Amino acid sequence: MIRFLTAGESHGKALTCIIEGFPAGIEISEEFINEELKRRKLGYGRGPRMKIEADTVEILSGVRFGKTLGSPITLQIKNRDWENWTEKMSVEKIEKDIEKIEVVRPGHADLVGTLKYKFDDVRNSIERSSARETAARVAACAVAKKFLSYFNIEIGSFVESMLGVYPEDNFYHKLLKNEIPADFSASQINNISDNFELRVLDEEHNIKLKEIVRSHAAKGETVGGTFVTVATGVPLGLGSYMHFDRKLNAKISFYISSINAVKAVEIGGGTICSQMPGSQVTDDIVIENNKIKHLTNYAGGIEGGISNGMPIIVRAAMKPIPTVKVPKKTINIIKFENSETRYERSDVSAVPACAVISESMLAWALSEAFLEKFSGDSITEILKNYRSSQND
Ligand code: EPS
Repeated sequence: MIRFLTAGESHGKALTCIIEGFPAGIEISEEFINEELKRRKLGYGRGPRMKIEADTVEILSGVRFGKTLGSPITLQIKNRDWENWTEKMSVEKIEKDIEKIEVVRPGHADLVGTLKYKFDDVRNSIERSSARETAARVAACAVAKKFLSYFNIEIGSFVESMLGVYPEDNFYHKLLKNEIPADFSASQINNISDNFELRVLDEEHNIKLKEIVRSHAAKGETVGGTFVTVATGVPLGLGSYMHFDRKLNAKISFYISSINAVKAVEIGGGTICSQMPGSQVTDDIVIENNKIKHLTNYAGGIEGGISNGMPIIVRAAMKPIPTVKVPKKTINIIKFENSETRYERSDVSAVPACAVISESMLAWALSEAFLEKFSGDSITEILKNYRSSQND
């Protein structure tokens, strides 16, 4: 079993993570992880913090001469902004009076965290619940992505919509109808989306979404949106219908819905399927060139909780980041009185970044399911098991 743990506060010294359970022999480098981190940092609508941070990783353990050892891998991303927060985020007790935050921001973990942990300063909640933590996740899951690449499993993503504005020619619908080339791979998606500031798939849609973000930023608003994550090359047989917590769709939903501000996860056609009669969204199965094939992919590559060899399709929705400049009703939790919101530096939109984080979480979910089926101590052993199973 693989697992990982992240640590670190948003304005603390660093984010770290420990990853455990990957086999020995996977080629991994700081450069590879940094490429993933760079993708998370980009996108039109990000806050000023992203200009401060380098988001580069240091591998502290588990790798020797460029290959994993099978031992726990420790990764560290230093927070450059830390130098501006040494007093406010001091680990040691300090004499100086640091102003406490008393007003909670609705929609964040401010209220619940402050009450749950009996804090007298909302800052204590803000720090760990910040989406800054996802940088550590992306770093950890880069190892999962690299592992999957040995089996030609690729993961890509794109932003689909914002405020109900969808692309004219929606690639999500093409994926569901399986109107994609036979040799389609998920990296082809990123080859396009990574070039657009909003991580969409065409220029016109990029212009429209950019204008949505720009105009809402000017009004002190924020915007969420939907995004689609796709994995190709996933073999048939990952997951199981034998028990609820072994279902691949359940695993994927769990991981993706854990991303900050994600409020909905759909597998394949999801909501669309719920609005159509059964015969129209049940994927026909045929034999073509001596191979089993599904004609459409409304199931999103998963039937009965098990991958069926088709691309895995996940659509998810991110709510707008709740830190808005528009005043909202809230409370001063310390004085226990009504108040208006205070503004904490934030993003106007982080949907493009959220899609990248979703790729990471999907990579983790698939690696977990893959290693449950094809386990081994070294990548060589797993490759051997995998290849022999594919030739059956
Ligand atoms: C983020 C860093 C944070 C925020 C954002 C994500 O930096 P700061 O709080 O210093 O501006 O920009 O966090 C949130 C949107 C949030 O809700 O906490 C990052 O590295 O992604």
